[in-house]
Amino acid sequence: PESELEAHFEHTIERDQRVEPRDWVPEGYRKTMVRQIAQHAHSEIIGMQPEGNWITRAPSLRRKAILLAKVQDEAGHGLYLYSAAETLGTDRGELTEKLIAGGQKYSSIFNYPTLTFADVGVIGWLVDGAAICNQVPLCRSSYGPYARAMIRICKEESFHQRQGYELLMTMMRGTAQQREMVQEAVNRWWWPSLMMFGPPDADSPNTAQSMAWKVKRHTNDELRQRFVDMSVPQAEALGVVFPDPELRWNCEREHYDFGTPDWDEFKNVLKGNGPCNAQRVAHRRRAHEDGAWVREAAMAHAAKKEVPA
Ligand code: FAQ
Repeated sequence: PESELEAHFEHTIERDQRVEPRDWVPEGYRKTMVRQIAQHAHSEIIGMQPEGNWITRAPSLRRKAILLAKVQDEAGHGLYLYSAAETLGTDRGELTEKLIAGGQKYSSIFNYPTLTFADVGVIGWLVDGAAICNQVPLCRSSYGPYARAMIRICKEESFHQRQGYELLMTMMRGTAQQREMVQEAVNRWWWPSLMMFGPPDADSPNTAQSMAWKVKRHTNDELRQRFVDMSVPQAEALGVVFPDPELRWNCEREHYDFGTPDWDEFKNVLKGNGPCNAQRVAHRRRAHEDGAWVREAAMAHAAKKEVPA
């Protein structure tokens, strides 16, 4: 009976054990997990575009090889996450169709353009840095396949973050013009990076339930604060400043105070009106359509190999 299954589920959560694909889950939990995992998978796949933009124009063979490896890792993360979503009864094809029809979200951050090569470094440093900050606690998320995916993904993201920081250190040791490029890129990416953590807690409809189910382990504002605290000393070491006049150490709170992101801009990007939303989705749609023959060929091959019953 449902009440017994429900009690078992609640007990699993209470004892900090993992929910696995074989387990009964409430419909709301299943929906929440599919929503978050799909959004995360789409972010990895769409997230290949801004940096992919620089693969053919990387300044050296070494930088090109590094960038190519990073973007390939992101494809891997996406597929890994789609597989986690499949354990909940949805398939990758279905989720991709929803994404290209504009029916599912991906991270707001990937709707901003990459204007210079410094953006590659800043994405590694700040965007991957924010992703790690958000995802390390998700390694303890209650849904087993998602939590396990996060372990490997976080390891690779840490490498991505270091390559970004190393790239920026190199540029900061270069010419005045290169230093200016880094600062200019930081100015553009700082606020959108803070928005990656989601709306303020007071406007976050999903946090309370997701925390109760231990899908999320911290609120959006808690993680945003952690990210600011960790980034300020890194900016100082690098020699750049964040474009926030309100940013200062608060010795009572023992945290940095910081300004308010432009939440109207965030909402607008979520509505599809960011600088690159249309371009990102159109590119993804084109890639999906161009790949149709591969899917058909794979299906035909599988059908030929099928052993008759
Ligand atoms: N962008 O109630 P909440 C990466 C939506 S890292 C777009 O607070 P929740 C690595 C939210 O879905 C990026 N939408 O929601 C990489 C909800 O809408 P819905 C991916 C956002 O779920 C680096 C509504 O607003 N990481 O890809 C955003 O409790 C470099 C209300 O929000 C993840 O997905 C946003 N920034 O908390 C790749 C991490 N924020 O669904 C390439 C996993 C919120 O009700 C290059 N996800 N929304 O229609 C999470 O931790 C959570 O889902 C949050 C949002 C924290 C993002």
